[in-house]
Amino acid sequence: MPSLAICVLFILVLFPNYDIDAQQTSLTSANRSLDPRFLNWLNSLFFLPPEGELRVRKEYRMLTDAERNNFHNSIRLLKQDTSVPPNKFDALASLHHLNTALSAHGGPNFLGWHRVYLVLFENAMREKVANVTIPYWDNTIEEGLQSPRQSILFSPLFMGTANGQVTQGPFSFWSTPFGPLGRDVGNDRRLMNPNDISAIMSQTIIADITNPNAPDATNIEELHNDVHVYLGQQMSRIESASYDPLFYIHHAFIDYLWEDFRTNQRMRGLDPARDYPRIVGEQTHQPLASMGLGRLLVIDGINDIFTRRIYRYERRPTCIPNSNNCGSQYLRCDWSRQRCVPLIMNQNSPTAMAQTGPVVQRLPWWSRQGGATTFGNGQFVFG
Ligand SMILES: [Cu+2]
Repeated sequence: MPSLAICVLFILVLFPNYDIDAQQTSLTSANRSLDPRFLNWLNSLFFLPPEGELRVRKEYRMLTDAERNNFHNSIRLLKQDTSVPPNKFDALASLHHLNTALSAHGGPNFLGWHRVYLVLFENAMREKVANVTIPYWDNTIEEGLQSPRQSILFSPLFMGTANGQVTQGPFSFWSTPFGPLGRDVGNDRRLMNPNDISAIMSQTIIADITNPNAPDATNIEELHNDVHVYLGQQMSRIESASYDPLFYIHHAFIDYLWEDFRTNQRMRGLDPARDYPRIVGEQTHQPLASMGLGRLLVIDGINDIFTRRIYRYERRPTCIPNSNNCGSQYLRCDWSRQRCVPLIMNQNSPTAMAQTGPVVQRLPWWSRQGGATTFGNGQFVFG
């Protein structure tokens, strides 16, 4: 059904003040009490951009410094904008558990739901800084380090503090409904490795890579869960994860992998816009169930329109012959394994980086503080 999402999106454009509440499945009573200012604003985020160039989503380290600062600023401006209570960033973050925790996770709608969610978030970012796009975080790059928490990713230039309260970087001293923003990188589960990616890409249909059918080795939701838990604190639980900006770049990579998978499907003569499993597990993942985002249905999530009309992905960084930096001043090529790895932080100065030489194990420069105590009693967990 190639035009369903188009129709839905245009209905939303034509009738922007429709009552989103009436369309939501009432999974929680909190859903019915969404603030009207939030509903109005949320409705305005459902639109198809005019035909033209697609937004380009790049690997986080492949952004220019100006692009990266724009990305950070757009998020900070959403957090500062209290015209929607408590602020626009937190209001959008709340959608990840209020309305949709059950339809967004634990089944094949996992991929489509998060795809739509990212587009809404990206539309919100662009209200603040024109033409910004969400970068994706290829976490296999950090996986190539012995100690991923030392990566430049957790320096003040990028996402900030890896362990303890985030006190460095663009999101330092952020508060969330789940306590101060914090991380606990590297104490549980794992990041994804190149074999995980190959295993996913070797599969044929969406049922091979999603719950309830996929085995762990090719289950993209399970592999993504491991990354959430690996990052710790807010990121480790469904209800709090979207309050950490890391959430959006992590999910953009999952979406990148799914888009690669869809491209493979087309090359094999399959139509990804018709690939939705018959056996879906929970009823909330049925194709004609509400997605819980505007008037979209679960089946709209597999429509091609998102990557035909809205965005595309730039390829992941790879080792470049006759170069050592993988195309980014923040990455280098480990030629012995043919893998791009991030620069690591200098122990004595968080902003300085170890520029050359092999990746050396060093003691982290941050002090451990805080803990996971805020996260003991949540309802939803990343299995
Ligand atoms: Cu999620």
